[in-house]
Amino acid sequence: MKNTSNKTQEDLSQAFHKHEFLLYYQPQWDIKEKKIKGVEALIRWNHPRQGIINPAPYFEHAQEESWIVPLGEWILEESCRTNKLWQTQGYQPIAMSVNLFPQHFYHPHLFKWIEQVLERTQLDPHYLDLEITELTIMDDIPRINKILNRIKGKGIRIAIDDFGTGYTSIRYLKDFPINILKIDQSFIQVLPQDQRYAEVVTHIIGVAHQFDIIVIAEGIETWPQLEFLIQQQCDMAQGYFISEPLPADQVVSLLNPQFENS
Ligand code: G
Ligand code: MN
Repeated sequence: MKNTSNKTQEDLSQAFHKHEFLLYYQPQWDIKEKKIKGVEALIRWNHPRQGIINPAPYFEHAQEESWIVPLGEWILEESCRTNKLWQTQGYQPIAMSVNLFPQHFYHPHLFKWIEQVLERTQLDPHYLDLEITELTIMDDIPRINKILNRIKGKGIRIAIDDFGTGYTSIRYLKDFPINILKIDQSFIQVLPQDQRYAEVVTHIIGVAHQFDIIVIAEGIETWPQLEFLIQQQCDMAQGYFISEPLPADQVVSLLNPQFENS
């Protein structure tokens, strides 16, 4: 077992150095405005034999690997650059949502590095969302809270990812500078049949709104799921029913060109 895992880590490290990783972008649909207002950057591996695969499950065993932080840095820089490119090409500006690795929070200059990426790519911070998990927050509440406050102060939005799978505490909503809550797909995929989950999701949306937090439902695969979420006043929808994650050039075909009045 150990060997397999080591080999996989070695494969991943090589893949990173051989530039075999790329980003796909999954649209996030604004339910009220009925248009795409954001995308989530998702890592993919263009594997020499298997084609495009999702390497994310392997990263769970990569906590201590030396390439994981550089990979995370590449993801942020590449996604910000792509978002800025779409804007300069004249498409309607949208938010780019990027998953931070827990390891980033051990980075001594996390905030400064984020600032530098924004400077290099010239992306307005209002078009960047950073996704973190409940587990990352719980690691060191006061320290993480301080970092998140600095990030939010810059105009970047903070999203809690996979909400419902960790500690799922109302306390995050009260004590942390959170803008967005993403309800985990495992809650969404049993809707609307599962009465208990339907009530939990309704409750989460209601509580989040009390704190002025935007709610994104993840993993929507059917119309009845989306219909239920519309009825419950969920703000944003993400999942295969809206769109699968797409390569950058396919995302733009979903965005409206923005014509300036001149
Ligand atoms: O942890 P996070 O929520 O960021 O992971 C999102 C993952 O879920 C991505 O790898 C993406 O490919 C996958 N995904 C996105 N939409 C759907 C969906 O509608 N159904 C399922 N089963 N998976 C999805
Ligand atoms: Mn995510």
